[in-house]
Amino acid sequence: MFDRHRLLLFIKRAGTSCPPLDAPTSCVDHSPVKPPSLTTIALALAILAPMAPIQAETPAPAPTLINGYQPTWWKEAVVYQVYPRSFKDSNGDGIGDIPGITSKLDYLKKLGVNVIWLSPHYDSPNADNGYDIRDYRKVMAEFGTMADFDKMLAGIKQRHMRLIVDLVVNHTSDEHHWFVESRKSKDNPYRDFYFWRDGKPGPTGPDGKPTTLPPNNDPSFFSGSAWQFDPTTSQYYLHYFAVKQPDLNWDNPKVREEVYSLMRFWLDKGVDGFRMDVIPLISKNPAFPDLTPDQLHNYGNAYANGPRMHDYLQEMNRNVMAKYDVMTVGEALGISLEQTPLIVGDNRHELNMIFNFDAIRSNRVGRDFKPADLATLKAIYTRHAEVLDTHSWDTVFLSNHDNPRIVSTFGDDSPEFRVPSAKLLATMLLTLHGTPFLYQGDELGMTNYPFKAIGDFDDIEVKNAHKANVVTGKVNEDVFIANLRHTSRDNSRTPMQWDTSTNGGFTTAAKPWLAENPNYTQINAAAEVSDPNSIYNYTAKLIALRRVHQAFVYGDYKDLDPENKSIFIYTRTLGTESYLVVLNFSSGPVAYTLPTSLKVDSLVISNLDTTNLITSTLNLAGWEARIYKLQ
Ligand code: TEU
Ligand code: CA
Repeated sequence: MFDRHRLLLFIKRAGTSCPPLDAPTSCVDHSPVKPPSLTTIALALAILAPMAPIQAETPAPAPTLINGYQPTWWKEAVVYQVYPRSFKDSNGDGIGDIPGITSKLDYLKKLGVNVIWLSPHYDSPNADNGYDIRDYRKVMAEFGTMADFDKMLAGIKQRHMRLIVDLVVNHTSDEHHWFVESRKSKDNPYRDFYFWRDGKPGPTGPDGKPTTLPPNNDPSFFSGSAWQFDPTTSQYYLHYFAVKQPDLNWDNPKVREEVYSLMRFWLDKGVDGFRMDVIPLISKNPAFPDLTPDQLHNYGNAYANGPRMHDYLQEMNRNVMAKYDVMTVGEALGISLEQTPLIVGDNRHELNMIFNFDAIRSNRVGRDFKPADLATLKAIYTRHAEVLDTHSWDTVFLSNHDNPRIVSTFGDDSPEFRVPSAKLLATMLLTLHGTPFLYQGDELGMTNYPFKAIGDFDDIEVKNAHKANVVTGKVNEDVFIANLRHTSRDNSRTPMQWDTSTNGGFTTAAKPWLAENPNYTQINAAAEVSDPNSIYNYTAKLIALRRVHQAFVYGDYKDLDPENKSIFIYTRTLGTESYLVVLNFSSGPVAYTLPTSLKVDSLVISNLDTTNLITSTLNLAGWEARIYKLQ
């Protein structure tokens, strides 16, 4: 194909020594470019022109925008997150695995989701359940083999679904070959793959010997300092998460090329994209100054958005994503809503979308639980609609493997209201603006776990916090455990509840890796799938509705009553098609009078068998949800 751009560049470059065109480093050519002589240009033209007749480049037809949005598959997707360790055990070792996932693909297809996000499946010593990777091109032995992975991927494709995998490249495992080499000596070729720094002089030890202190006061997300002293070279290495999760030095171009190459490895296998773990943390301030007291309050924000973050995301896009039809979603710890368009703006060529933590952590004060309140949640969604325009796509989620169960946190998991409130939350997630992400088990209304003691937990975040706060006497054990019953990540990591058989049908082993929630006898997939009025089948109807009516994807969003403390009422409008969503977030009945401007046409769906009598006042039962079509 005659590439005019290439010719001009060729002409421009004639006589300059820049690296090949798509070389990663932006070609900064400092040598004074002697303009190519006229003879050179003429010569180049003479050589090239006769070769390829100049065809006027037929500009690609302008994509037909929908309500100003460029339609794409990942905007119309409904994503289901699988936490492989807890989904389905196929070989009786008590640990979920990939053949277990493959055996349940029809269950997911029937639900109607069309993209599966697989939490890490790579070789790992599981210090943080796979978010500590030892080999990026190898499947975790407990989860199966590469052949199992390929079979699962083929099964997903056969069912016209897609797969995105977890990209964990802010840090590796300390057992990864790169780190094993890096810690050997200061001049090891891999030394600069990580951050090594000298300690600061500390007080004289009881043995009279000088001690050292960490290079700065950076805390780890998993308690303690973010620096670990390594006696081999008497230096400290950085780990924002666990000691066994050293941070990669992205300022080292070799590190970046290694990352791009492993991404290509999985994309060339047919994977459709990545969920990128704590991706805003990849660029650090190499001076590592101490954090100020303010920054220490929310050090996630201090660690995020480093000096080269955007450069590296754009370079990654140029080198990898731009060459594939992929979906990318960044887990954007420390990124504000206002900063979001700089990462997801379609003219930025970085990521397609991100997870902001504002809504999902709206039930927290620091690490402490506080009941979620509707007004805060609504204000967050209205803010998203104001800040993110048609060039910045959004995500919608209120649960994942790092947060407690959605029905227990934002709904009401009491026997009377667990089902309606789980259905109401599904109604909200699947009708708000942005790509919805559902977490395994929420389609069954799975609840938080009745943790009683520290021994019930598996999560390193909990165990480290227990050592740092309870063992040191700073926090009372009961207070600590009580808070975790509302906040712990292990609430959503209890094994999937498939049926009423032992261990909820998750495993035939005597003991699963983490205890099954004892309420599996009432709450399980077998019961849900066979009950037409179940949360599972209601969610399937909502997903089908979203697939048919693009108003729920590209339509404008408008909160009609932002101040209302118990009713969430909003419209989604696309052209002449408009829907009204009414959600009663309280357990009490509410008589809600609709604004006279609203002309209701018909009831589309509700989570309680409501009359479809159209009245101007809606008598809503506790946790009732309705969707109306407007005239
Ligand atoms: O999570 C980052 C993150 O936001 C959480 O760790 C959160 O900070 C923590 O739970 C505080 O409550 C990602 C992964 O999703 C998580 O599972 C990993 O543990 C972490 O990164 C490190 O890879
Ligand atoms: Ca297994």
